Amino acid sequence: VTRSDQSIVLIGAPVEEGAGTAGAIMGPAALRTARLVATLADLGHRVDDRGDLMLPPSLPTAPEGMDRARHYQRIAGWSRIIADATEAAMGQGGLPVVLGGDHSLSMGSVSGVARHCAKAGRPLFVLWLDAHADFNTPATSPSGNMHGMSAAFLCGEPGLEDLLGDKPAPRLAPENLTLFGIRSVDRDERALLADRGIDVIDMRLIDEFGVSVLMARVIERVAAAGGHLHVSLDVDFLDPSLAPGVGTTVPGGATYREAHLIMEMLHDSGLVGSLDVVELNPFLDDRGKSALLLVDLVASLFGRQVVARGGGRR
Ligand code: HAR
Ligand code: MN
Ligand code: MN
Ligand code: MN
Repeated sequence: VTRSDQSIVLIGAPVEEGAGTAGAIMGPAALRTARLVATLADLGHRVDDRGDLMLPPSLPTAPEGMDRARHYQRIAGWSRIIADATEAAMGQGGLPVVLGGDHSLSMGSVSGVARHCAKAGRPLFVLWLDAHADFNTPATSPSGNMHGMSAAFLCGEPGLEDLLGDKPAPRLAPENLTLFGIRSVDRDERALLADRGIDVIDMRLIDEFGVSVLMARVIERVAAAGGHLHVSLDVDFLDPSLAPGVGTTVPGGATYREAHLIMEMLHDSGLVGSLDVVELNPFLDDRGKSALLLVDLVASLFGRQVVARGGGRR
């Protein structure tokens, strides 16, 4: 339950090889500079900052034909250590918060969470807050950038079967994935999403129905299944006027209040058991603006309230 006494485990994952633009390597440092640790501790949580993971010097070898997945070997190396780190944190009763780093890191983080959930017999749900669907495979990707492939990989789409080596993860049931905030999808990616029946909440739906109704639907499904909810927050989910510190801005993103309301509803649900904060590129940011907003959003997710409410709304 996301209350004021969580054991939060911060895991820095300075991976940037999955993105087309360099700079996400500085993301974990910027989030710490924006006072992430003190902010969570002030809310009453135990915070264990484990520092940044390091890519080991010897990398996995790439299988034949991996030329359509750029920096495959490095992403495979990262995925394996990130998966082990989130699985270990959860095994210790912690709530892993992975600080990115580009969105390819979720191939590792969610895989580790999926392994833990499989052992615990708990269904895994993923809420992917993003401008992009990240549902390309090496065969459909126009760029070869692996941060655009992570959601597809997690659902078991073909092309990256050996990524995790001899410790593969159970696949995420495609019906347990919700993409939220979407406004940029590639042609072949769109066809794949439709074929797999992925739940895509695009910006048009958000305009029409509002985040409150749409989020309540997601939360109800997870609650009804007694599930574990992993939230993967991509900075470009937010409108670029609010969060310019990202390599792949797309106009028309979530507003300040839409984003906070989502975090507040997620907190109240008590269902969130793991989190990624990805794609922050401090090199492109405007005086720390994006990093500071992300820390405020994470604070809302972990219980910051404007007015203390009684038991009624938790
Ligand atoms: N869809 C495009 C591609 O595959 C862009 C993906 C960009 N992804 C991120 N993360 N920035 O969402 O290349
Ligand atoms: Mn557990
Ligand atoms: Mn993304
Ligand atoms: Mn994105």
